[in-house]
Amino acid sequence: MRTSYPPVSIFGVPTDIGAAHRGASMGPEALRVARLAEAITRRGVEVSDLGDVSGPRNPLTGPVDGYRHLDEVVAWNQAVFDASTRELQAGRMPIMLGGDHCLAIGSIAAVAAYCRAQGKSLRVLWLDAHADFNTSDITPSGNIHGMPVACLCGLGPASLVNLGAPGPALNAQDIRQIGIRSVDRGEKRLVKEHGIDIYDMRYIDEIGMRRVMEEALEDMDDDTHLHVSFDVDMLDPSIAPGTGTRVPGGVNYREAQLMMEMIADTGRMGSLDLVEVNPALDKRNATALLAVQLVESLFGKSTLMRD
Ligand code: 6HN
Ligand code: MN
Ligand code: MN
Ligand code: MN
Repeated sequence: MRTSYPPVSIFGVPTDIGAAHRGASMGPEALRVARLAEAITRRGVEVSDLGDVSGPRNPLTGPVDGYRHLDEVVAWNQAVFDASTRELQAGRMPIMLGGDHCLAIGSIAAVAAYCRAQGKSLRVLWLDAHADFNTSDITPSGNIHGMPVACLCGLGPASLVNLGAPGPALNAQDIRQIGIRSVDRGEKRLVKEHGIDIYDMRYIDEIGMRRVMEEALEDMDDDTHLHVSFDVDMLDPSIAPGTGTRVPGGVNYREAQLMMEMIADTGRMGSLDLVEVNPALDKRNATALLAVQLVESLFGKSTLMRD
């Protein structure tokens, strides 16, 4: 088990252009108020909060050709890509605070390009209620936060698919999705067609979170970079009400802690997105406070000394 982590660089990505509800743009501040940086520092890791990435304001317009705010999403993600790339190349762990989940297009494109350059393999854990695998043809909303995984696999507009480097950033086999319980009709067909590895809530109920995580973390080696993309709507809305697309029947507190602890045990996490915290929908910052506790576990906090 690795006990030391690379130094961390935190960025806020204060936007909600990819989402249906306004308010995720306040997520980064809510996480700072919940003392995210201090929690990671407590784990003995060096942390710099480098402030916010910037991008265009939310134009609040409707979808055009199946995409809402495409130009703005591209601009934000280019900024996220650039910031992530800079920190990875400096040997640091970027943490992107959303903001809505469209930001994962830029952060994961950066991680994928970095891994290719370094000859590392990549494993992406997508922790979410949703598969985020819609395309402009099948989206029920036009909201691009429902599309990042598809874009990263090459299904999307050229401006997002080719962000940073030409061609798809990911192979379907690089991805493990956990906590899923809301997949749209056309999206169901597409995830099956592309063979996305999905541990949905039924599978978690049936075999238990421990086995799920063992499977999702299987076959990594010393050269695997693990990227965690954590959409807080993976959590049950009773413990995480502050998010825009709540779906009942989510991951409970103990299951979530176990997930984070088992990820920490691998010692392989090299980058993290923490997205979809929406303070406008939250109760006394509960969702941000819970997310910070879970991040502390991601960085190896446990009740007892373990080896
Ligand atoms: N998220 N599948 C729905 C859509 O509009 O495409 C919801 C997507 C939610 C996205 O929570 O990151
Ligand atoms: Mn998501
Ligand atoms: Mn979601
Ligand atoms: Mn690309």
